Amino acid sequence: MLATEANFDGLVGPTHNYAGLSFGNVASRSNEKSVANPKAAAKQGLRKMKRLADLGFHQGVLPPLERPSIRLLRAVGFSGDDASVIARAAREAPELLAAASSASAMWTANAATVSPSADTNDGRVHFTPANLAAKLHRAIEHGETRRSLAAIFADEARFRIHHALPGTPALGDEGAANHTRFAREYGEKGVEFFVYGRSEYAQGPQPQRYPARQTLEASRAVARLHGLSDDATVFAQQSPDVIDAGVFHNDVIAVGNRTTLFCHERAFVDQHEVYDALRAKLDAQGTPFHALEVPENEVSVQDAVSSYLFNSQLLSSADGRQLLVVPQECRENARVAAYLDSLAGRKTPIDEVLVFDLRESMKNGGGPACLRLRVVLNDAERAAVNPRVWIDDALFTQLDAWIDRHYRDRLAPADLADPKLLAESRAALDELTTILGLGAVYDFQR
Ligand code: SUG
Repeated sequence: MLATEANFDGLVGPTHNYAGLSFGNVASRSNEKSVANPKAAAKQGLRKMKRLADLGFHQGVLPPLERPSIRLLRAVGFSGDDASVIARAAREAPELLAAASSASAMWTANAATVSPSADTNDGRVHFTPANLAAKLHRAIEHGETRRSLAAIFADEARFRIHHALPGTPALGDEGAANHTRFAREYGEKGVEFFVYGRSEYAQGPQPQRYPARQTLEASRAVARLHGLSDDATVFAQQSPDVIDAGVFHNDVIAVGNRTTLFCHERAFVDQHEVYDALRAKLDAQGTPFHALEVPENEVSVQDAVSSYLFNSQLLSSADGRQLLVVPQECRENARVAAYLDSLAGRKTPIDEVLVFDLRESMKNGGGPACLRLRVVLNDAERAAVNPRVWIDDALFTQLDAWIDRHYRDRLAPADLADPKLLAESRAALDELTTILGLGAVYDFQR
């Protein structure tokens, strides 16, 4: 059965703002308290989805979560009607209101880790929503994310949606942002590559300045839940130095697709042993492996962090070409632009580069790869997905008009205290569940 990779991008929510919530994520901290444009953010993301759908890729959309999260604010002791909860939180704990209001679920690379049916022992596609335990504003996502995934991948004979791992430092899990799969063809058994920042119980180097969000123990737990065999997994540690330079997820320094790993030379601890391990396991399956490594003297780690060169999507088109989808910040950094230009004259697995304006998301540290969750699906599985979430001309037009109707074009930190934002956001999401045929997935609809 023919399998292809589908990408499910997160639709940016109406509360998109810059609250500086992510210590260790350089862009989030440096844009703290600047004024956001939720309407532009949502449209930038939607245009990426549309263009990739137009190019023939399977492109789906995942809904935003309900924000502000009144559930979180009540859980930390604010009471009264919803407007009073927001007013009291704004007065007494604005940082908690900011956490409750983040539109961070748009970065669906952190929604879950996904293993295709060709890799799992029960032949189902497995999803483990990420507990995102490292940051409060993200740790509140997984329950709602699981509900959305269950509304879209509802067929339990084909899809298995696990619960998130316990949300504790030993099991910090950030989802697909630290996971890559290699395979000759999408539908064949592959090798799943799990990258962690630290181990809770084993000895090993640790970053000194910024937190490592993903643990080895979490990665191993996800592989076990998904029923992946030892010959089909490789676990590798991210360099602690690059975490300290702002690489808070592996997808800020590496991206893989099929037989290609595109990464910086300083991405991993014992980098050449990592390549050898991948090559050996892929070789046993008859699959070639190509590491396209970018040296520090062409693109520094700092350039990689500011341009998000590696937070790109590496996509195989139907005619067998490989496309690299990069943010426009890559064209604005002279060294990164020169590197990309040089690809045309070299023999590499990258055939074409596509550039997108994702400025609003980038200012929070979210590039093209953060915005998408990859799900490899065979024909039967694709047919079992809720059909309303696939982007085509009609859905694009509907969502674009929906954004125009509901989104503000300016959201400053002080606006999070505005109780009207809750009403606007709920009205938008209520209508969205009808557009996407999701049923009552939000708390306020139940
Ligand atoms: O978790 N930023 C997100 C960005 C996630 C990017 N995802 C991947 N690399 N896959 C984070 O740090 C910032 C929100 C704020 O500061 O308002 C934020 O949550």
